[in-house]
Amino acid sequence: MRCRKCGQKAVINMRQHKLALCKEHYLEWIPQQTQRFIEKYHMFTSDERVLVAVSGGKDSLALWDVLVRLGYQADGLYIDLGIDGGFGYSSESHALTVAFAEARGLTLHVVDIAGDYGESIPEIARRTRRGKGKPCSVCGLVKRHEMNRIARDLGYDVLATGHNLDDEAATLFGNTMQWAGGYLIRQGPVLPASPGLARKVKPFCRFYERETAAYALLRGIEYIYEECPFSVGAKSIHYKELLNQLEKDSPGAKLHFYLGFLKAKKEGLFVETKEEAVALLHTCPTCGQPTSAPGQCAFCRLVKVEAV
Ligand code: Q46
Ligand code: ZN
Ligand code: ZN
Repeated sequence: MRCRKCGQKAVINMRQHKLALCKEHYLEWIPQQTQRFIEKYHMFTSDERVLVAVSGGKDSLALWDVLVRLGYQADGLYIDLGIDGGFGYSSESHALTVAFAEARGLTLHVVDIAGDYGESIPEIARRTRRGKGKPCSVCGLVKRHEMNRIARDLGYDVLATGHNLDDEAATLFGNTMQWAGGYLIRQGPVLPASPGLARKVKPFCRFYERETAAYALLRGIEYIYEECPFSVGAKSIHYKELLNQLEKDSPGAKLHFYLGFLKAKKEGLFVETKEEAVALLHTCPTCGQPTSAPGQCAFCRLVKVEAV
């Protein structure tokens, strides 16, 4: 297989794009495409400050690398969840993220959940008995809250996450299986800002996972290979396997599924209901973030932040 641009030996063949590229041209192609998606979906401009949520995994570190190369003002945010999993998942991903930032002279903000709130994510989940032995619902809630808090407190315009096409297609599949209208209407490359909540963007949402992995490897980015130990058995992993099966038989299936959804949404297939529009009308008296009911928000109740 030869590179479409220069005829050298290709390192990757993207059947869905009918495109094979050598290392040099692949490392150019990913940032070019990212820039195209940033503009196409009006994610942010070079005047805006971007906070990239980094987990130490390939997608988020590759995204941070690409945004910096494209000249954006992109700083990182690492949230230490305090998950061990027998191999020090959080400590290893923390160390790799710090090393990444230091080697490039980038600004990294770190939130240590156990240090700041007295309990790690698994400990909060155990105490509150949420999530049937899995801390994922607590984890998601805490991550969302802390990302917003840092973005707001430090004056960032936009929050960027490293979700790739495989993640987005699996989420879409799950939401469609349940016809979860409230989630479907909010899924997309950009979630606009709302009072108290920063704009959220996913600049890698059109890249397959193997494409972001290839970018990280070819760029020499050191990332944590292990997944979070609590992701084992997650529904999203099962959906990813199903979608991979589809993709194998018909290259481009995942991309069509996702892009078809975005198109249908744009054309008005989903309409926001009144309940969704007013869902976050109240303000938490403790942290100031929007919440669906009067009184403290779910985060402040969860971590038992004392009311002021
Ligand atoms: S939610 Fe669950 Fe993930 Fe949190 S506890 Fe691990 S698997 S990290 S995206
Ligand atoms: Zn080439
Ligand atoms: Zn609160």
